Amino acid sequence: QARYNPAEIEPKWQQRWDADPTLYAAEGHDAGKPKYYCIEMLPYPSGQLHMGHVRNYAIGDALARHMWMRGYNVLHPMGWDAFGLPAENAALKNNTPPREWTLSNIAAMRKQMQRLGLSYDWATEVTTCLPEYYRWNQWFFLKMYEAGLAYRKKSKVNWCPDCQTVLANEQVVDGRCWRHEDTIVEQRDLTQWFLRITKYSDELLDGLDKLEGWPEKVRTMQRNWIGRSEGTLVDFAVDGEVKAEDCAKITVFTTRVDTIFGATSVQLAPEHAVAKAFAAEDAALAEKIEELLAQQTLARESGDVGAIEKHGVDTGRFAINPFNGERVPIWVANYILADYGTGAIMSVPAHDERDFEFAQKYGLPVKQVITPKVDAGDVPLPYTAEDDAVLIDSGGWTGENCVEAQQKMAGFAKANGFGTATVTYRLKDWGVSRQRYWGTPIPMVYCECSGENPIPLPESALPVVLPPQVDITQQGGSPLGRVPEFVNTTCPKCGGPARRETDTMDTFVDSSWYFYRYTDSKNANAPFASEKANYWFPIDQYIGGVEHAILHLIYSRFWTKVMRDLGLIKNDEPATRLFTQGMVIKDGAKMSKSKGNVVSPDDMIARYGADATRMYALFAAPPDRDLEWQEEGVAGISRFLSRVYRLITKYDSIAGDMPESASAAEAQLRRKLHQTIAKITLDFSGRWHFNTSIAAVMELVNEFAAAEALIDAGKISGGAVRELLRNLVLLLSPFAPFFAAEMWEQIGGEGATFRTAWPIADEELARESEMEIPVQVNGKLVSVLKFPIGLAENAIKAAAQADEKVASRVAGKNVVKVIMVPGKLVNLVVK
Ligand code: ANZ
Ligand code: ZN
Repeated sequence: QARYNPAEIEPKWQQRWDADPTLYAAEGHDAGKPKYYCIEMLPYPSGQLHMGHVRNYAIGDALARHMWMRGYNVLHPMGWDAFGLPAENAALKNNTPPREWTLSNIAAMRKQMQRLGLSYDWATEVTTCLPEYYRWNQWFFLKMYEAGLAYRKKSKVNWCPDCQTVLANEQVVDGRCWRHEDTIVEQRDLTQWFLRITKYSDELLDGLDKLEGWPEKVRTMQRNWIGRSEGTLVDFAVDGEVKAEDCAKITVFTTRVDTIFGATSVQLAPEHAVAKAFAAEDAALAEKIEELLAQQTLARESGDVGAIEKHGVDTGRFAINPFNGERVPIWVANYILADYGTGAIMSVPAHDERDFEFAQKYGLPVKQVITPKVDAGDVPLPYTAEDDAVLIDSGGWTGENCVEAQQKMAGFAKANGFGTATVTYRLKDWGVSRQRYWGTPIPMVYCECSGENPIPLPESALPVVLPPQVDITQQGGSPLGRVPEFVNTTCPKCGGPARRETDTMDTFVDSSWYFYRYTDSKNANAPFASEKANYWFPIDQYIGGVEHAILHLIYSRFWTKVMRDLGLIKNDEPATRLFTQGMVIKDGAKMSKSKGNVVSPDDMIARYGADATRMYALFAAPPDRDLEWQEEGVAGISRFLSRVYRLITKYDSIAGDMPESASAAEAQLRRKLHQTIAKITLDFSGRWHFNTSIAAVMELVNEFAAAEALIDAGKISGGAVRELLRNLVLLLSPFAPFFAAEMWEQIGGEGATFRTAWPIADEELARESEMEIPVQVNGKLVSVLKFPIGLAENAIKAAAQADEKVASRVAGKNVVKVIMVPGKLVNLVVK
């Protein structure tokens, strides 16, 4: 008998599948079937798949195959998030142009995916670094510009004077450059392009409530990211004269205006205009503010106010609290973020942790104005609770409930012209300018005829193609700016000489709408045809890592709303359901080169085959949990498949029908089969607990193996065995597609397994016919007996007493009572 040899089986089927592009092809929107759109997040083409990819794709692939078997028209595409910095770094290191490096990586990774037997419709493949794709980024950019959703403004960026370039926040370590440990990163004003995502803040927030198919943790992260906050703006007049314009008052944003009588200072972000105005008149102060600015920490960059180590400087000036006329000192502090609220706060140390910490450090007064209830006496400060708390020492507001006071005091400020209730968001407009080469050129030009105003290119000028040969070794500014053939162009407005925009787009632009392109990836006249997108969208199941919970998944929700408002699509959200799989770890840590604990998929495939590797990735943990990779486990799956292989090939031509009435052994085997079908079908209906699905198949195979002697003795019919073989192969096919194809052929199955109807569990056959009932004597377990379901109570009691073990325990004593809990237990009381 032949033995299971994946090294032979898998390449054979891979060849056949590669040769047939229709195999995994989605049907048109007129297929007359329900549609199912299943996507795994597209990878960055780094050159090698890692185990995290394998796990992600194994989940999606099992699902896509299953949905085909359930009769759906399935779209299961794959693509490449192909722009980005690593290609430029690799280019510098290996002296290969980014395009070449990227495209050859894509070819290699596509091969790996095919070797894994993943069921992608390659006709729909999307590669974001090719002009046929990124021209539509440019097209969308123009549409957004027209709609007022793309605009330019000066903004703060991290600038390394040694690198002569902008640094991402992640490249700033403790205020210094990641490449130059001794160089303090500067803040520079740079004119950058922004997309107005904040126009959709409320819709992005409210939409989360309806995304019930998304993990709660992702929705929570997005809610926090959007950070809607209701509060009050209050103007504090600056005492004395300020020369600069618009600096006569400081507007603070507070969520606790009810605490305003406890404000003991006003705190400004170092970037605040008033801080600058004071600095202009005071060189010593200017220097100290510069120092604060230089101490940019990661906590400050990420907006984590609590984590910032607090530093500040007293400006020597004062502001006037409009509620009580009190003069409070104005400070500049690093824990005030420039781009949240108004970049200025009233500091209330008695009721805010951060202000308390700051006040302790610099000896500012702490003045309590809120108490849990009247006459509560001393409470530990800072006291931050709200709800039933009450105002004290707050003039005419004393005694008010603090939540009610917030509204009333905002109204009072408004009525008196020094404030108003307001809503702020943490979410900021999306800065998309990058001083990089390997990205989408921004389709704008500048010309003397329009001065500072950018001029959008006409659609007919698209795509603006990236020049192939660009020197990226030089530091400083956008590499495209050093390519005269690229920069110099003619003005679409006046026909004179003009200069192109030389920044490129953030690569998150590419991934914001790529899944729409899959529905119509060859379209040369539009990003996609609306009727196609409207048929496939929203995505039924999107699968990927939780690390994309915020950026990618907010940007793509934003893009969807923009496309809807442009009239291109009808859906409000890109995906109905989102699944975030856990990480793959080894020896307790995430696999990474630096930890030296990387297990290569190629290695595993070479040793155990793609089927065993994939199946292990699904079996070793629930898909949403982290998975600890253990090679022994892959070997175990491989042994399991060998076992199934032996059983199937042993009985692949067994003769005989299904008899009218089955023997007990046959009924038992069929019961297990139909129970297994029911269980796996349930696992596929949303929980994706494939680890338990595979465990169930293993149990079924155990029963099969245990029944071997009975089959060989003719006690289980050939018909029942054939039913088992056929269904076993079908149940395995979403998890081990090569294996299933080979076995399917072996037992004479027709067509592809994943185009064959998914097995349907027969409830009758699956129903347990027996139940196990423990028998106790004086409350102690003595025996466990099996009874046919529905047997009369008396018969069970009698059988329990007749049981050998029970009888010997009872011998010589009197049975006083027989207690029975139907379906649960029998207890004999003896004396
Ligand atoms: C006075 C106050 C008293 C505050 C009190 C809180 C408690 P959320 O809920 O996150 O919106 N704040 C405002 N702008 C800030 C900025 N740019 N940088 C740092 N902190 C800022 O937080 C709003 C609160 O955070 C505001 O309300 C303000 O402090 C602070 F018992 O004002 B509060
Ligand atoms: Zn012009």
